[in-house]
Amino acid sequence: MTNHTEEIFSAILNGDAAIVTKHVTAALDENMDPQVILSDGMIAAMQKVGDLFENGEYYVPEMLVAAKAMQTGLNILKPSLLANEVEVAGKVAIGTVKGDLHDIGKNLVGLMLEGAGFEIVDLGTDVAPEKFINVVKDQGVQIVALSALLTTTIPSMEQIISALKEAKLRDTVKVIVGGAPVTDDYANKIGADGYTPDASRAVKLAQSLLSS
Ligand code: B1M
Repeated sequence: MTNHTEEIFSAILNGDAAIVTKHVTAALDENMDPQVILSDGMIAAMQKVGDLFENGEYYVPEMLVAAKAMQTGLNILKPSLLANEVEVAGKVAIGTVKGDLHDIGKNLVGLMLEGAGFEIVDLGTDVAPEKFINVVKDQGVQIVALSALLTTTIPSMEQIISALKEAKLRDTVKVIVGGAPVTDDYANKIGADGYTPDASRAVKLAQSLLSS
């Protein structure tokens, strides 16, 4: 890790948005690759926050301030991650499933897809299955992208796929899934069209699904 990514990593652990702002800005000014800032500084820090929470060293308030510091950094990085002019590649409705409030991964997937030219309908967090069904019905989306971070909320992905089938919409849309507890096996089991472990691979998956 370089100096800036180390500082960003520590500042996210400490929930210090001002230091995150300072070092993300400086790293970009020095032409550091935004993907490196994101993966080595920011995503690595959130992983560590999760480990500390699991070990009982961090509690929900610490996770929350870390998430806010991460989001602050992500907002500064956003223009650099979206830098290329690209043609519209398709329309994606994205959301974190019902009962789940984690949105950083979902935002990142949305951002990467947007950067690759997809039009994004962001439904937010804690999204009920009916909302996904309505957006497919009313807004002509080609892909529904579902994110879940809790083992207790991933069953909602299967409910959404069943609801799409019941509404006779399943054949009109591709469904992609992701988030820490989701696996390839789980995605196959529930009849999703694809799973990826991270945001950049979500872009390749979306592109390949629409070209097939
Ligand atoms: Co929560 N939390 N949390 N939390 N939290 C986890 C997920 C946890 C693993 C921590 C731990 O124990 N190690 C654990 C879940 C355990 C489990 O279910 N197995 C946990 C828990 C238990 C909880 C609460 C239940 C705690 C409590 O209240 N007792 C509670 C639940 C609230 C709720 O949702 N109903 C809770 C609350 C919170 C906060 C609100 C405080 C905060 C979220 C703030 C926010 O999102 N705005 C929070 C945070 C920050 C975390 C950790 C520390 C970090 C999550 C994160 O943002 N990671 C997390 C620990 C961890 O992940 N190691 C944890 C960074 C982000 C970039 O990664 O979201 O994984 P991620 O996204 C990745 C990939 O997964 C993938 O791409 C992204 C990167 O490229 N991806 C997709 C994600 N979605 C995708 C969709 C795709 C494709 C790829 O296609 C559609």
